[in-house]
Amino acid sequence: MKTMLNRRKFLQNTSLGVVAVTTGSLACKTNATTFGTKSNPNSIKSLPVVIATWNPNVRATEAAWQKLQSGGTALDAVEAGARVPEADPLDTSVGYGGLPDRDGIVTLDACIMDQKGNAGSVTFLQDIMHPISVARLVMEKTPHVMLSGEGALRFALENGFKKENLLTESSKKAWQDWLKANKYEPKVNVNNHDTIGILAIDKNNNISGACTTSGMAFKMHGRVGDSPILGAGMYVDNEVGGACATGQGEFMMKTLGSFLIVELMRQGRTPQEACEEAIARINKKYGAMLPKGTQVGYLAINKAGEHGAFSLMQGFNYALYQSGQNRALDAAYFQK
Ligand code: SD4
Repeated sequence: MKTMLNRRKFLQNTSLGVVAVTTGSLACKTNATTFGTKSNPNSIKSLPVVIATWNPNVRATEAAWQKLQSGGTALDAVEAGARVPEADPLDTSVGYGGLPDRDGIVTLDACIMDQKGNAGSVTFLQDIMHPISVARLVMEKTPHVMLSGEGALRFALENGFKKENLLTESSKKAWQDWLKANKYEPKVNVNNHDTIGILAIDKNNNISGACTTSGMAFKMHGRVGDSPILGAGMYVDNEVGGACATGQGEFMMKTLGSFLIVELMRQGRTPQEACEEAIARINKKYGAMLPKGTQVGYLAINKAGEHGAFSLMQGFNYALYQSGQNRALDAAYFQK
């Protein structure tokens, strides 16, 4: 019903659709008449809901769901979920065990956002197991949104976090093996992933989101990706829904993909349509220059609990906890 209303409202309000028709743009006309109709085959309206990038993060959606069941807020839930891969030495894209940069140093990016639009973020943070919790503290204890590098570390230590070595033996070995060829090919693909973007809506119908990563493996020292950038790696708006991203961050940063998806949903797109449009935007602008194998994946939810998932190439998957069921699902993709 709400979707219908949104759709109708969009068609009524948009002068763009009318102008496009009168100036003869068939593409816009087609779009305008189809917005709000295409859903993800696994999407249902049901709350609460938790969704996270990548199948192994069923463990994260489980932790987030438990938090919601015990009365936690959506913010508590996404933080609890994000902490799971952060502490997992086998997840080589997040926190402890994350693959290092090309100098052998693990550097971490994270952000968090709540239903009031409060947000916190850390970039280029080292030696701290749970950057998502530092990001939450930046949000709750400072007048700022983002702390970076040395300053973020100092803030974490002042607030009781402990310095820990995050480079596991196997991540160190992977880096040493990479050094042998020393081929600088920063690319996120199906073999090199697991960054978590996680969104939740709680029983009070409030949405929050989190995103945390060690970034692209063997990146340049100092490189920061999309994951801590509000609107790129993750974005929520309690009036509309939320979105999060994984993959080669440069493309989400250049298109502000998560913000774009939320705004498209505001205008009447379903979460699935919004994810597909954000991927199409990357392909349209950068398709010709995308290195082969480049992956970008988006997830979105609206306030009814419906979701969307879409990626540039095959291989993106996600975890969805809804109606008491925790599921690992595959996303549809653009490149055939
Ligand atoms: C980045 N988006 O730093 C992250 C990488 C990622 O799964 O998603 N890896 O660009």
